[in-house]
Amino acid sequence: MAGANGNLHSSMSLAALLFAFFTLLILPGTANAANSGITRHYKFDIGLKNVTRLCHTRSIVTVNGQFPGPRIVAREGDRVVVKVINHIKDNITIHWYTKILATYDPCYNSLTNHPKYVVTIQIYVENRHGIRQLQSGWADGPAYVTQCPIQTGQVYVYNFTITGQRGTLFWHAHISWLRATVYGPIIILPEHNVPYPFVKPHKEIPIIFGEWFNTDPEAIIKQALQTGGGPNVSDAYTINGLPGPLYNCSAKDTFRLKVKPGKTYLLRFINAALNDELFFSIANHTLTVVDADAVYVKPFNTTTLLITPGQTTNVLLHTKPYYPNANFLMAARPYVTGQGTFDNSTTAGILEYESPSDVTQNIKKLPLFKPTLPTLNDTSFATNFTKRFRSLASPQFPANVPKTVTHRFFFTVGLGTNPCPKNHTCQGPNGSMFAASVNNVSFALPTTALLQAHFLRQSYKVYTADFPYEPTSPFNYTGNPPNNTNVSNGTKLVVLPFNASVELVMQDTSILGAESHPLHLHGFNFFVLGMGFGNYNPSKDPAKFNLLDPVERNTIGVPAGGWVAIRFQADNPGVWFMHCHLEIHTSWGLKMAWAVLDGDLPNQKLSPPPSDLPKC
Ligand SMILES: *[C@@H]1O[C@H](CO)[C@@H](O)[C@H](O)[C@H]1NC(C)=O
Ligand SMILES: *[C@@H]1O[C@H](CO)[C@@H](O)[C@H](O)[C@H]1NC(C)=O
Ligand SMILES: *[C@@H]1O[C@H](CO)[C@@H](O)[C@H](O)[C@H]1NC(C)=O
Ligand SMILES: *[C@@H]1O[C@H](CO)[C@@H](O)[C@H](O)[C@H]1NC(C)=O
Ligand SMILES: *[C@@H]1O[C@H](CO)[C@@H](O)[C@H](O)[C@H]1NC(C)=O
Ligand SMILES: *[C@@H]1O[C@H](CO)[C@@H](O)[C@H](O)[C@H]1NC(C)=O
Ligand SMILES: *[C@@H]1O[C@H](CO)[C@@H](O)[C@H](O)[C@H]1NC(C)=O
Ligand SMILES: *[C@@H]1O[C@H](CO)[C@@H](O)[C@H](O)[C@H]1NC(C)=O
Ligand SMILES: *[C@@H]1O[C@H](CO)[C@@H](O)[C@H](O)[C@H]1NC(C)=O
Ligand SMILES: *[C@@H]1O[C@H](CO)[C@@H](O)[C@H](O)[C@H]1NC(C)=O
Ligand SMILES: *[C@@H]1O[C@H](CO)[C@@H](O)[C@H](O)[C@H]1NC(C)=O
Ligand SMILES: *[C@@H]1O[C@H](CO)[C@@H](O)[C@H](O)[C@H]1NC(C)=O
Ligand SMILES: [Cu+2]
Repeated sequence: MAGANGNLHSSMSLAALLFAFFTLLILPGTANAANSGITRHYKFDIGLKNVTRLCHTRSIVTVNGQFPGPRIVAREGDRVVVKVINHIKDNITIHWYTKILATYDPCYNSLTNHPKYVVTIQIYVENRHGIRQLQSGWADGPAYVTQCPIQTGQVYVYNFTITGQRGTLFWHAHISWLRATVYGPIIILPEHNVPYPFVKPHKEIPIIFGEWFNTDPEAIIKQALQTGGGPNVSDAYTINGLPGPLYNCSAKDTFRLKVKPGKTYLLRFINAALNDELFFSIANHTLTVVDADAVYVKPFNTTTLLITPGQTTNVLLHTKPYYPNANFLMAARPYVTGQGTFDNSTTAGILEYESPSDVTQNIKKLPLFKPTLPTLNDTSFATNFTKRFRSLASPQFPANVPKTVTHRFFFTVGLGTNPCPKNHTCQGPNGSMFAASVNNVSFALPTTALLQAHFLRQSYKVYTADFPYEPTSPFNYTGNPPNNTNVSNGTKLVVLPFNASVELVMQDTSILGAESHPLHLHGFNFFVLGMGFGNYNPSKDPAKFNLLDPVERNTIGVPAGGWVAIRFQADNPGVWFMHCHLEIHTSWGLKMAWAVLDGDLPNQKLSPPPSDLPKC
């Protein structure tokens, strides 16, 4: 029952796959010369499929009938072109997690008509650096931010290059809660003949966490937004779509990782769960973290991972030197800091060693060792673990931290309330409705896409450019919360000049309970300079910032009752969403957007929208 994504993926078959792509390259029609890589074409048919987990069958939204969805495999520098066709009645959009920089090569168009020259062109292109780049955010995906949804029967081609990223990312639906079932891995291999900065793995295996709901998540979020209460929680967590043996009626739906002794495996972790950060551990095995959010990190060893929704991380698993005569449980369960109800269950898979030929064993009869996971609220572990991530900061992989800052921001992130509409009864705090905000602004999505309004200079009645740089009424953010917990709402953006050096401190609030919020920024990676508990102190804390080897990522947990400081260079023109990756908080308004203006040079401008961009 594991399906394509549950099975082991050997480097052999990966090589075969790549070979297939290169073979395709010399066929007419499929050949395209990208900047330094090749173009990889995928087709995503969005359709329904009946899937059974925990003895509950549900019609779920899938890509190509697969759950989890298909893998995208590319090399750094490649162009990825994905044709998405929507066959369902719901609207859909897909977010790709890559930095979405579209590369424009002036020679490109005239050459594509001569596919037999592609190999020559590649060499030619690889030898030229500083190729003109036009940047395009039209393929990023969040609904009503960079595009209108792909409606029933419509097609949209996402077209982007992968630049400066290598490791694992993922793609997922970016509208309402369709991400619950519409997600899959993006595997980014290094450029040709560029080795990993760690031992070459024997095999590479994606491990993608998700949440399974016995009822339709779309109905759950609809009801939650109507009543103002917390949403129903999931019924199980999953590993590669499989809940595992610790749930009723689920033993057959268990992910099994089959390994050989004395080898190194590269595990590519993705947390695609809707609402939960997860701890993960494999009994009796140590893991070496080598990459986070598709950026290499200084390797470190740990027995347990913490991974927030939106984050990805690559990890080496060194198997035992000899056949151990045992099986090992690998398990994940949540790290929870909020006060609401949550799914406190544990998903598990099994690490199995291939038995040597002289041993005839019934693998199921072997002793099964279980890992010890941190308690569900182990903030001490979470803090220690998060602080261990460091950039490689080597000549080959430098940490290009912005050293000076042109624009400084201080954003509070947290929960709040909206009053209950007249004549309704609401199920939020004290009869109100749950809300969430950034600087007390609960973001209201427009009915047309922000990027289009920005590009066409038609922001009137779509958004305003007055997002507050800091809270308008400061309070003791981590002390006793104010009596009035109501949020304001609006479609407000920060507008930045091209290439602004941004420093942003995000501060959790204790309104309705302090809680860890995994914040995800689209369009950029950022550097994590520092974090702490309590209120950020602008006169003392910056002295402790790490400007040498801070980790570079796209999603970071703002500590519960604490703060995190990040920097990024706004060198990507467009409109870029930033939001909590706990989907319920996004639904409640914990989101905002940055509009980055064009620069003066031709290669610093947002390109015009593709002709098939969906309309609202
Ligand atoms: C799912 O199962 C239901 C009930 O058996 C059936 O009516 C429906 O057509 C199935 N849907 C799909 C997509 O196979
Ligand atoms: C992808 O984008 C490039 C650069 O803009 C363009 O030349 C190419 O035709 C596009 N490919 C498809 C299939 O749309
Ligand atoms: C696994 O770990 C447990 C507890 O630390 C230990 O008792 C057991 O011997 C280990 N088993 C193997 C096969 O490493
Ligand atoms: C991690 O542990 C392995 C042995 O399991 C060891 O070889 C390696 O040096 C350790 N790496 C680090 C960064 O500590
Ligand atoms: C999970 O929550 C349920 C209900 O709140 C409780 O009965 C159960 O003991 C909890 N399980 C764990 C493992 O904490
Ligand atoms: C964590 O949970 C345990 C048991 O539920 C509780 O006793 C403890 O106070 C909690 N710790 C924190 C830091 O909230
Ligand atoms: C976190 O690190 C501190 C200081 O190194 C240590 O005292 C504490 O035991 C660690 N906590 C956990 C849960 O690892
Ligand atoms: C509230 O309900 C009452 C009785 O059902 C009705 O008379 C009144 O018009 C309603 N008020 C509003 C604002 O809808
Ligand atoms: C904020 O509240 C915390 C907790 O009550 C308290 O320890 C701290 O002193 C307060 N800070 C200020 C600046 O009032
Ligand atoms: C908040 O409410 C409490 C009692 O409900 C009251 O004593 C206190 O003065 C209020 N604080 C503010 C800042 O209004
Ligand atoms: C936003 O606030 C306005 C009034 O300021 C209110 O009419 C509207 O319902 C609010 N929208 C949301 C989504 O809360
Ligand atoms: C789909 O998107 C269009 C364009 O924004 C909107 O008018 C329509 O109401 C949406 N349909 C559904 C079912 O949400
Ligand atoms: Cu959040």
